[in-house]
Amino acid sequence: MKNHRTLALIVVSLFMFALLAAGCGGDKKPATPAAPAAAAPIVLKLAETHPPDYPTTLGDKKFAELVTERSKGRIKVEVYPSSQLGEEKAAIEQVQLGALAFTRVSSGPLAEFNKPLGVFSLPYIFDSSAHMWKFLEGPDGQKMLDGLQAAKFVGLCYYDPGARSFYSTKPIKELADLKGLKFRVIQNKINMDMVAAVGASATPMPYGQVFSALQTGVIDGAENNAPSYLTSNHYQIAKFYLLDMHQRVPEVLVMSKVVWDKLSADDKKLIKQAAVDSVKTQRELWTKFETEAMNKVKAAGSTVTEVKDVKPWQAAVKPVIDKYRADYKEALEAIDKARK
Ligand code: GTR
Repeated sequence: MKNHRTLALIVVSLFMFALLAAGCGGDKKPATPAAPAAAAPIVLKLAETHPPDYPTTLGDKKFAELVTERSKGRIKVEVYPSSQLGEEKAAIEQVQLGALAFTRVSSGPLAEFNKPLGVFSLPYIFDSSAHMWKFLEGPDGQKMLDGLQAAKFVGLCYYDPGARSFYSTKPIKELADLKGLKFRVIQNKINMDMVAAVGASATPMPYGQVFSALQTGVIDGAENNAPSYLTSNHYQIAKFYLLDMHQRVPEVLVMSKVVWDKLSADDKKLIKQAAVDSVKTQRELWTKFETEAMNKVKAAGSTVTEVKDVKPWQAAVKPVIDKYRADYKEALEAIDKARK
Protein backbone atom coordinates (compact mmCIF):
# COMPACT_ATOMS: atom_id res chain seq x y z
CA MET A 1 0.00 0.00 0.00
CA LYS A 2 2.78 2.37 1.14
CA ASN A 3 4.79 1.42 -1.94
CA HIS A 4 1.88 2.19 -4.17
CA ARG A 5 1.49 5.65 -2.62
CA THR A 6 5.22 6.37 -3.03
CA LEU A 7 5.04 5.27 -6.65
CA ALA A 8 2.00 7.46 -7.27
CA LEU A 9 3.78 10.45 -5.71
CA ILE A 10 6.83 9.88 -7.90
CA VAL A 11 4.65 9.66 -11.01
CA VAL A 12 2.75 12.85 -10.12
CA SER A 13 6.03 14.69 -9.34
CA LEU A 14 7.54 13.61 -12.66
CA PHE A 15 4.39 14.77 -14.46
CA MET A 16 4.51 18.22 -12.74
CA PHE A 17 8.19 18.54 -13.58
CA ALA A 18 7.50 17.74 -17.24
CA LEU A 19 4.75 20.39 -17.29
CA LEU A 20 7.05 23.03 -15.81
CA ALA A 21 9.84 22.16 -18.21
CA ALA A 22 7.37 22.53 -21.11
CA GLY A 23 6.68 26.10 -20.04
CA CYS A 24 3.29 25.54 -18.46
CA GLY A 25 4.47 26.58 -15.06
CA GLY A 26 2.24 29.61 -14.62
CA ASP A 27 4.27 32.72 -13.96
CA LYS A 28 7.58 30.98 -13.40
CA LYS A 29 10.38 33.13 -14.86
CA PRO A 30 12.38 31.65 -17.77
CA ALA A 31 16.05 30.91 -17.03
CA THR A 32 17.30 33.44 -19.62
CA PRO A 33 15.36 36.75 -19.82
CA ALA A 34 13.88 37.52 -23.27
CA ALA A 35 15.01 40.67 -25.08
CA PRO A 36 12.62 43.59 -24.40
CA ALA A 37 9.83 43.73 -27.02
CA ALA A 38 10.28 46.56 -29.57
CA ALA A 39 7.83 49.40 -28.89
CA ALA A 40 5.06 49.67 -31.48
CA PRO A 41 5.69 52.57 -33.90
CA ILE A 42 3.75 55.79 -33.53
CA VAL A 43 1.40 55.78 -36.55
CA LEU A 44 0.17 59.16 -37.77
CA LYS A 45 -2.31 59.65 -40.62
CA LEU A 46 -2.13 62.37 -43.25
CA ALA A 47 -5.15 63.35 -45.39
CA GLU A 48 -4.60 64.61 -48.93
CA THR A 49 -7.22 65.51 -51.52
CA HIS A 50 -5.12 64.89 -54.64
CA PRO A 51 -4.40 61.56 -56.38
CA PRO A 52 -1.38 59.42 -55.40
CA ASP A 53 1.03 60.65 -58.09
CA TYR A 54 0.17 64.36 -57.88
CA PRO A 55 3.19 66.56 -56.97
CA THR A 56 1.64 67.70 -53.70
CA THR A 57 0.91 64.10 -52.67
CA LEU A 58 4.48 63.20 -53.61
CA GLY A 59 5.60 66.04 -51.32
CA ASP A 60 3.56 64.46 -48.49
CA LYS A 61 5.14 61.10 -49.25
CA LYS A 62 8.64 62.59 -49.16
CA PHE A 63 7.78 64.04 -45.76
CA ALA A 64 6.58 60.60 -44.58
CA GLU A 65 9.71 58.93 -45.91
CA LEU A 66 12.02 61.41 -44.11
CA VAL A 67 10.12 60.93 -40.84
CA THR A 68 10.44 57.12 -41.01
CA GLU A 69 14.09 57.28 -42.00
CA ARG A 70 15.13 59.82 -39.37
CA SER A 71 13.15 58.17 -36.55
CA LYS A 72 14.50 54.76 -37.61
CA GLY A 73 10.97 53.49 -38.04
CA ARG A 74 9.74 54.70 -34.64
CA ILE A 75 7.32 57.14 -36.27
CA LYS A 76 5.28 56.21 -39.31
CA VAL A 77 3.26 58.71 -41.38
CA GLU A 78 0.56 57.10 -43.53
CA VAL A 79 -0.53 59.23 -46.49
CA TYR A 80 -4.17 58.83 -47.57
CA PRO A 81 -4.63 60.49 -51.01
CA SER A 82 -7.72 61.15 -53.14
CA SER A 83 -9.84 62.50 -50.26
CA GLN A 84 -10.13 59.00 -48.77
CA LEU A 85 -10.42 60.57 -45.32
CA GLY A 86 -12.92 63.21 -46.42
CA GLU A 87 -13.04 66.53 -48.27
CA GLU A 88 -10.70 69.32 -47.17
CA LYS A 89 -13.05 71.01 -44.69
CA ALA A 90 -13.79 67.70 -42.94
CA ALA A 91 -10.09 66.82 -42.83
CA ILE A 92 -9.25 70.21 -41.30
CA GLU A 93 -11.92 69.70 -38.63
CA GLN A 94 -10.55 66.27 -37.76
CA VAL A 95 -7.02 67.62 -37.48
CA GLN A 96 -8.23 70.41 -35.23
CA LEU A 97 -9.89 67.83 -32.94
CA GLY A 98 -6.85 65.57 -32.93
CA ALA A 99 -8.66 62.64 -34.62
CA LEU A 100 -6.26 63.00 -37.53
CA ALA A 101 -2.58 63.95 -37.21
CA PHE A 102 -1.95 65.82 -40.49
CA THR A 103 -3.56 67.21 -43.56
CA ARG A 104 -2.20 69.00 -46.59
CA VAL A 105 -4.71 71.62 -47.64
CA SER A 106 -5.06 74.91 -49.46
CA SER A 107 -4.88 77.98 -47.26
CA GLY A 108 -8.23 78.91 -48.87
CA PRO A 109 -10.40 76.57 -46.75
CA LEU A 110 -7.94 76.77 -43.84
CA ALA A 111 -8.61 80.52 -43.59
CA GLU A 112 -12.11 79.70 -42.36
CA PHE A 113 -10.39 78.33 -39.23
CA ASN A 114 -7.53 80.85 -38.98
CA LYS A 115 -8.47 84.23 -40.39
CA PRO A 116 -4.98 85.67 -41.11
CA LEU A 117 -4.51 83.08 -43.90
CA GLY A 118 -7.43 84.71 -45.74
CA VAL A 119 -5.03 87.28 -47.14
CA PHE A 120 -3.80 84.64 -49.63
CA SER A 121 -7.24 84.47 -51.25
CA LEU A 122 -7.08 88.14 -52.23
CA PRO A 123 -6.57 88.35 -56.00
CA TYR A 124 -3.32 89.52 -57.60
CA ILE A 125 -1.42 90.14 -54.37
CA PHE A 126 1.57 88.22 -55.75
CA ASP A 127 3.16 89.17 -59.09
CA SER A 128 4.82 85.80 -59.61
CA SER A 129 5.77 82.54 -57.99
CA ALA A 130 9.16 84.06 -57.03
CA HIS A 131 7.41 86.95 -55.26
CA MET A 132 5.14 84.53 -53.39
CA TRP A 133 8.04 82.34 -52.26
CA LYS A 134 10.07 85.35 -51.15
CA PHE A 135 7.21 86.27 -48.84
CA LEU A 136 6.47 82.71 -47.65
CA GLU A 137 10.09 81.99 -46.81
CA GLY A 138 10.61 85.35 -45.12
CA PRO A 139 9.84 86.15 -41.46
CA ASP A 140 6.26 87.28 -42.17
CA GLY A 141 5.35 84.11 -44.07
CA GLN A 142 6.77 82.03 -41.23
CA LYS A 143 4.89 84.13 -38.67
CA MET A 144 1.65 83.18 -40.43
CA LEU A 145 2.51 79.49 -40.20
CA ASP A 146 3.27 79.91 -36.48
CA GLY A 147 0.01 81.82 -36.03
CA LEU A 148 -1.90 78.63 -36.85
CA GLN A 149 -1.30 77.50 -33.25
CA ALA A 150 -4.08 79.88 -32.17
CA ALA A 151 -6.53 77.60 -34.01
CA LYS A 152 -5.02 74.36 -32.62
CA PHE A 153 -2.87 73.61 -35.67
CA VAL A 154 0.87 73.45 -36.13
CA GLY A 155 1.82 74.90 -39.50
CA LEU A 156 4.72 72.78 -40.74
CA CYS A 157 5.50 74.16 -44.21
CA TYR A 158 4.10 75.66 -47.40
CA TYR A 159 3.90 73.84 -50.73
CA ASP A 160 3.65 75.42 -54.18
CA PRO A 161 0.03 76.08 -55.23
CA GLY A 162 0.62 77.39 -58.75
CA ALA A 163 -1.74 80.08 -60.03
CA ARG A 164 -5.52 79.73 -60.26
CA SER A 165 -7.43 80.67 -63.42
CA PHE A 166 -11.04 80.39 -64.58
CA TYR A 167 -12.32 77.60 -66.83
CA SER A 168 -15.76 77.00 -68.23
CA THR A 169 -18.00 74.84 -70.37
CA LYS A 170 -18.87 78.10 -72.22
CA PRO A 171 -16.32 79.88 -74.40
CA ILE A 172 -14.38 82.30 -72.19
CA LYS A 173 -11.56 84.22 -73.83
CA GLU A 174 -11.67 87.56 -72.06
CA LEU A 175 -12.90 89.19 -68.87
CA ALA A 176 -16.27 90.24 -70.38
CA ASP A 177 -17.09 86.60 -71.19
CA LEU A 178 -17.38 85.77 -67.49
CA LYS A 179 -20.44 87.97 -67.10
CA GLY A 180 -23.46 86.08 -65.77
CA LEU A 181 -21.70 82.72 -65.53
CA LYS A 182 -21.81 80.54 -62.42
CA PHE A 183 -18.44 79.44 -61.02
CA ARG A 184 -17.68 77.02 -58.24
CA VAL A 185 -15.31 78.43 -55.61
CA ILE A 186 -13.55 77.18 -52.49
CA GLN A 187 -15.81 78.04 -49.59
CA ASN A 188 -14.54 81.38 -48.35
CA LYS A 189 -16.07 84.89 -48.30
CA ILE A 190 -13.28 86.52 -50.31
CA ASN A 191 -13.81 84.11 -53.21
CA MET A 192 -17.51 85.01 -53.31
CA ASP A 193 -16.63 88.71 -53.52
CA MET A 194 -13.92 88.12 -56.12
CA VAL A 195 -16.23 86.23 -58.47
CA ALA A 196 -18.94 88.89 -58.06
CA ALA A 197 -16.36 91.56 -58.89
CA VAL A 198 -15.68 89.96 -62.29
CA GLY A 199 -19.41 89.95 -63.08
CA ALA A 200 -20.11 86.28 -62.39
CA SER A 201 -21.77 84.44 -59.53
CA ALA A 202 -20.08 82.09 -57.09
CA THR A 203 -21.25 78.70 -55.85
CA PRO A 204 -19.12 77.33 -53.00
CA MET A 205 -18.84 73.54 -52.95
CA PRO A 206 -16.32 70.82 -52.05
CA TYR A 207 -13.74 69.93 -54.70
CA GLY A 208 -15.06 66.38 -55.09
CA GLN A 209 -18.51 67.58 -56.20
CA VAL A 210 -17.34 69.90 -58.97
CA PHE A 211 -17.08 67.28 -61.72
CA SER A 212 -20.72 66.22 -61.52
CA ALA A 213 -21.86 69.83 -61.01
CA LEU A 214 -20.15 70.71 -64.31
CA GLN A 215 -21.62 67.66 -65.98
CA THR A 216 -25.18 68.43 -64.92
CA GLY A 217 -24.83 72.14 -65.66
CA VAL A 218 -25.39 73.20 -62.04
CA ILE A 219 -22.34 75.42 -62.60
CA ASP A 220 -20.77 76.81 -65.78
CA GLY A 221 -17.21 76.57 -64.58
CA ALA A 222 -14.68 76.64 -61.80
CA GLU A 223 -11.17 77.94 -61.27
CA ASN A 224 -7.92 76.22 -60.46
CA ASN A 225 -4.30 75.64 -61.46
CA ALA A 226 -3.47 73.47 -64.50
CA PRO A 227 -2.49 70.35 -62.49
CA SER A 228 -5.88 70.32 -60.72
CA TYR A 229 -7.76 71.18 -63.91
CA LEU A 230 -6.19 68.08 -65.46
CA THR A 231 -6.26 65.52 -62.63
CA SER A 232 -9.81 66.37 -61.52
CA ASN A 233 -10.87 65.66 -65.13
CA HIS A 234 -12.73 68.97 -65.23
CA TYR A 235 -10.95 69.67 -68.54
CA GLN A 236 -13.04 66.92 -70.13
CA ILE A 237 -16.20 68.97 -69.65
CA ALA A 238 -15.05 72.57 -69.20
CA LYS A 239 -12.94 73.00 -72.31
CA PHE A 240 -12.21 76.73 -72.10
CA TYR A 241 -9.34 77.70 -69.83
CA LEU A 242 -8.57 81.39 -69.47
CA LEU A 243 -5.17 82.05 -67.90
CA ASP A 244 -5.95 85.13 -65.83
CA MET A 245 -3.89 83.79 -62.88
CA HIS A 246 -5.99 85.62 -60.32
CA GLN A 247 -4.72 83.89 -57.17
CA ARG A 248 -1.75 82.04 -55.71
CA VAL A 249 -3.19 80.39 -52.60
CA PRO A 250 -0.35 78.57 -50.80
CA GLU A 251 -0.78 74.92 -49.88
CA VAL A 252 -0.08 74.19 -46.21
CA LEU A 253 0.99 71.02 -44.43
CA VAL A 254 -0.61 71.21 -40.99
CA MET A 255 -0.43 69.03 -37.92
CA SER A 256 -2.92 68.70 -35.11
CA LYS A 257 -1.77 70.65 -32.06
CA VAL A 258 -3.45 68.00 -29.89
CA VAL A 259 -1.20 65.28 -31.39
CA TRP A 260 1.85 67.57 -31.48
CA ASP A 261 1.58 68.30 -27.75
CA LYS A 262 1.92 64.59 -26.97
CA LEU A 263 5.28 64.31 -28.77
CA SER A 264 8.72 64.67 -27.19
CA ALA A 265 10.73 67.81 -27.97
CA ASP A 266 13.08 65.74 -30.16
CA ASP A 267 10.23 64.22 -32.17
CA LYS A 268 8.67 67.65 -32.69
CA LYS A 269 11.96 68.87 -34.10
CA LEU A 270 12.28 65.80 -36.32
CA ILE A 271 8.78 66.23 -37.77
CA LYS A 272 9.14 69.95 -38.38
CA GLN A 273 12.50 69.48 -40.13
CA ALA A 274 11.24 66.60 -42.29
CA ALA A 275 8.35 68.83 -43.47
CA VAL A 276 10.69 71.72 -44.25
CA ASP A 277 13.02 69.38 -46.14
CA SER A 278 10.17 67.91 -48.20
CA VAL A 279 9.40 71.31 -49.76
CA LYS A 280 12.25 71.08 -52.26
CA THR A 281 10.85 67.83 -53.70
CA GLN A 282 7.31 69.19 -53.94
CA ARG A 283 8.44 72.40 -55.64
CA GLU A 284 10.62 70.64 -58.22
CA LEU A 285 7.87 68.16 -59.09
CA TRP A 286 5.31 70.94 -59.19
CA THR A 287 7.21 73.02 -61.75
CA LYS A 288 7.62 70.01 -64.00
CA PHE A 289 4.00 68.89 -63.71
CA GLU A 290 2.59 72.37 -64.35
CA THR A 291 4.02 72.33 -67.88
CA GLU A 292 3.08 68.71 -68.40
CA ALA A 293 -0.52 69.35 -67.31
CA MET A 294 -0.84 72.32 -69.62
CA ASN A 295 0.42 70.29 -72.58
CA LYS A 296 -1.93 67.43 -71.77
CA VAL A 297 -5.08 69.55 -71.57
CA LYS A 298 -4.17 71.28 -74.84
CA ALA A 299 -3.56 67.94 -76.51
CA ALA A 300 -6.94 66.75 -75.22
CA GLY A 301 -8.67 69.66 -76.94
CA SER A 302 -8.94 72.42 -74.34
CA THR A 303 -8.81 75.98 -75.67
CA VAL A 304 -6.24 77.73 -73.49
CA THR A 305 -6.24 81.52 -73.78
CA GLU A 306 -3.48 83.59 -72.22
CA VAL A 307 -4.40 86.93 -70.69
CA LYS A 308 -1.90 89.38 -72.12
CA ASP A 309 -2.83 92.29 -69.88
CA VAL A 310 -4.02 91.67 -66.32
CA LYS A 311 -4.62 95.38 -65.59
CA PRO A 312 -8.37 95.30 -66.42
CA TRP A 313 -8.67 92.22 -64.19
CA GLN A 314 -6.81 93.94 -61.39
CA ALA A 315 -9.03 96.99 -61.76
CA ALA A 316 -12.17 94.83 -61.64
CA VAL A 317 -11.19 93.16 -58.36
CA LYS A 318 -9.73 96.25 -56.69
CA PRO A 319 -12.94 96.80 -54.64
CA VAL A 320 -12.32 93.37 -53.08
CA ILE A 321 -8.81 94.34 -51.99
CA ASP A 322 -10.15 97.67 -50.69
CA LYS A 323 -12.88 95.89 -48.73
CA TYR A 324 -10.38 93.66 -46.90
CA ARG A 325 -7.35 95.97 -46.76
CA ALA A 326 -7.88 96.96 -43.14
CA ASP A 327 -8.31 93.31 -42.04
CA TYR A 328 -5.03 92.23 -43.61
CA LYS A 329 -3.08 95.50 -43.39
CA GLU A 330 0.11 94.11 -41.88
CA ALA A 331 0.34 91.07 -44.16
CA LEU A 332 -0.46 93.12 -47.28
CA GLU A 333 2.34 95.55 -46.42
CA ALA A 334 4.77 92.70 -45.88
CA ILE A 335 3.69 91.14 -49.21
CA ASP A 336 4.29 94.49 -50.93
CA LYS A 337 7.71 94.73 -49.32
CA ALA A 338 8.65 91.26 -50.59
CA ARG A 339 8.04 92.53 -54.13
CA LYS A 340 11.12 94.79 -53.98
C1 GTR B 1 -6.37 72.78 -55.40
C2 GTR B 1 -5.77 72.59 -54.04
C3 GTR B 1 -6.65 71.66 -53.24
C4 GTR B 1 -8.09 72.14 -53.21
C5 GTR B 1 -8.59 72.46 -54.59
C6 GTR B 1 -9.97 73.11 -54.58
O1 GTR B 1 -5.59 73.68 -56.14
O2 GTR B 1 -4.50 72.00 -54.16
O3 GTR B 1 -6.11 71.54 -51.96
O4 GTR B 1 -8.21 73.25 -52.37
O5 GTR B 1 -7.69 73.32 -55.27
O6 GTR B 1 -10.21 73.96 -55.42
O7 GTR B 1 -10.81 72.73 -53.76
